[in-house]
Amino acid sequence: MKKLASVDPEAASLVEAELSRQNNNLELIASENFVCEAILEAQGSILTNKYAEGYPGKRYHGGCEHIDKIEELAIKRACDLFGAEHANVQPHSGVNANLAAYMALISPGDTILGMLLQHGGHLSHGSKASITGNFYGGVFYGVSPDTEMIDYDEVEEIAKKHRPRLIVAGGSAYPRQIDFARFREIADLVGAFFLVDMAHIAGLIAAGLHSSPVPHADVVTSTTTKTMRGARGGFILSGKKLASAIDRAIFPGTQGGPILQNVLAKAVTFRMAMTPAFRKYQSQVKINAAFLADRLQEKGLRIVSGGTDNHLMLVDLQSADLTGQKAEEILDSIGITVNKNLIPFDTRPPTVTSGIRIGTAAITSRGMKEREIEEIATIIFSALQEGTSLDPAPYRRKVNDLCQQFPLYLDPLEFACL
Ligand code: DSN
Repeated sequence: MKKLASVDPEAASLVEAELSRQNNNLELIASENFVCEAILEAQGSILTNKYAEGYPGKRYHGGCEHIDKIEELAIKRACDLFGAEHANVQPHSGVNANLAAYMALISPGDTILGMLLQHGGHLSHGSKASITGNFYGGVFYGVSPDTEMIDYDEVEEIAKKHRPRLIVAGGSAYPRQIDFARFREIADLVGAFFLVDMAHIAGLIAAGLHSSPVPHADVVTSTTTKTMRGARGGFILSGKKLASAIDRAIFPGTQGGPILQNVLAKAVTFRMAMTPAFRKYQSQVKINAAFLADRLQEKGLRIVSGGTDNHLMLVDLQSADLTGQKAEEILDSIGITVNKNLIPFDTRPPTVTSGIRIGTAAITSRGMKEREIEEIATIIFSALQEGTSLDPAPYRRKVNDLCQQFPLYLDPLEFACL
């Protein structure tokens, strides 16, 4: 940051402040993670200087001989890692990946069947608040009120009623395994395409800790952030038959030139995800999530669906007489970062909510295991119990102690590069 500090001290001091926040807070937002220095170097590299509209061997700009090799490397590694025939590594984000996939598969006005946002889905799965719900007609399935898990028979009924052209599985706040084979059966029954947005669980899938959607879905979209612990950006997997439609839908369909430093960082992300260290990390992410859900439940907080099969959980705060908004503020005041989140059948608006979403990917990257999770569960529970009358100082000290035991971006920086 030396150069930035001399050119723009104001900007540099804001980055320093954010670094300090990341170092001194416990990051429990389920979609966040910490990347290693190799990814930071790739994303901060001179590749930012290059334009390369098009694809390897078919560019609209000259001088792409090295860029082509970088993009080919990222494509090959994505295909090898997930066992896919084709990969597009240019999407700027998960939403861009979804939008392009829809453009490749269906036409404006067609119906998409996705998971309700309030039950764990994502805005880009046909919500009216997103372009996807305006270009396409969104209809939705949710979770069962009894189990708070997807009721596949109900999904089938809804699919038969609405005859969607596309069924989408995956989401941002669903803590359970998803049965991709059953979704495929339903899609076939109504003649729909089947798309899986695996952004949240891609790391677990890469490590073999969640079943893979690749054998079942026509198209799989994802990000390389979240559990993948890598580059900012998205990617799309498909069979060979859809390859050119997907590629055209990204460029020139919905994007211009790829962000090449991100493409490079995606290649590095995929390589790191092939290592035994990455599988060990993913396994600990899952252990930590299950352990945290159990501890919070033992103490008396209700966990939606009774637990988790992946990296995240939803805490229902109704019995604690707190809103998600208030809980987020209380935890923020002691250095624990979570996000308020709707829970299934929530009666509060999305800006208030009755729940919080907690994920373990980022604290596991710091090296935290069950011993630390036990302490974190106690801190969260006690702080929420004290509620608005809480004195943050003693809690803040405990959080600082934990953070100092597991520093970020200090030598030796080995936590995520192994
Ligand atoms: N939907 C955002 C989240 O899960 O936090 C990003 O995908």
